[in-house]
Amino acid sequence: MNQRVNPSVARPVVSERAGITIRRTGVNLGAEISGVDLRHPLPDAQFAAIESALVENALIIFREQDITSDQLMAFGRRFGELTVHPFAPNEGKNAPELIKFRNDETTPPFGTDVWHSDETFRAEPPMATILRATDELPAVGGDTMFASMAAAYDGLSDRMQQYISGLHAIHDMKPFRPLFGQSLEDRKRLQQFELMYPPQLHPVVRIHPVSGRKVLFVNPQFTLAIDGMEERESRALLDTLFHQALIPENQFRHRWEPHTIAMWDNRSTQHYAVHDYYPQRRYMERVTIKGGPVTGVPRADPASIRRAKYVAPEGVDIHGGHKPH
Ligand SMILES: O=C(O)CCC(=O)C(=O)O
Ligand SMILES: [Fe+2]
Repeated sequence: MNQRVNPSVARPVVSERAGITIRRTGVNLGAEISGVDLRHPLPDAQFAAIESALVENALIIFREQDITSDQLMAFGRRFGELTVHPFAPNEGKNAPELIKFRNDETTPPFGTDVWHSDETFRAEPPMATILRATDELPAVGGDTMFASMAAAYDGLSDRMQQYISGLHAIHDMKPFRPLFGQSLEDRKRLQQFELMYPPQLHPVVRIHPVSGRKVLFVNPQFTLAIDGMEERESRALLDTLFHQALIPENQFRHRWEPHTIAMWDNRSTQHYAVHDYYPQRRYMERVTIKGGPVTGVPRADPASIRRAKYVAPEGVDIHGGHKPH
């Protein structure tokens, strides 16, 4: 792994902006925000401070925010248009943008115990997700894990960073297929969804549109293969890249309390819901904010890499063996 000086270590732990306090809780991602009341519309300056805290910290946490579903949606709409998840349980016609994860002794959680960023099967995956804990939470367990995919990228060797620059990967809605049964009707419905959400090619290394940081943008839930590689090559490379989210230094483990709200920058993180609490109850609400196009980095030019990296030992002519004495 690359052993660089981590610039995040030196950032101040506590900062104040527009009357709100931002306290970092992790080195590579995570910060708690206090001094705001999300029951009311935020003044513009506070909203701007929160927006930049989201990009800087990738995951922001608000504690003791006993807000309604409508207030959650209003808060989300400050950041952009809310999107409707095609497969997640929602409020139907009243509020299709509001996802309700209501897990109890009869409904175990589905499919979120895999590292992922949300909805990368879309042409334009969401820019952020907001998840709200109600007061129905397990007494123990049910944490959510997060990983900084900018730190994940930084931790790759120079060689690997160059190798993956300019590659594209195929993302697919495949994990939702088990939600459909075998009846003719269900198979028709699945086919319609597959036509609506065809597989997407996304760059393996994306540029964060605000911070400009490079981010590793493949995840084991939705990424099937690397475009243009043999299956075995693709599998080996994806295994290596997926592993970056598993490195503890790249992670942050979030513990929920009643009325905690977590918001993550879906462009630069992955997450994993720890399914260790069943059959305890866990009831959460979520809104998702529309994202924009995914921009990648260009393929590294092999000639310029060789020139930049190769330092010839003394007495060696890089264009042809040892210098004559
Ligand atoms: O339940 C959780 O902690 C996270 C679920 C999830 O993956 C999501 O809301 O996107
Ligand atoms: Fe998710």
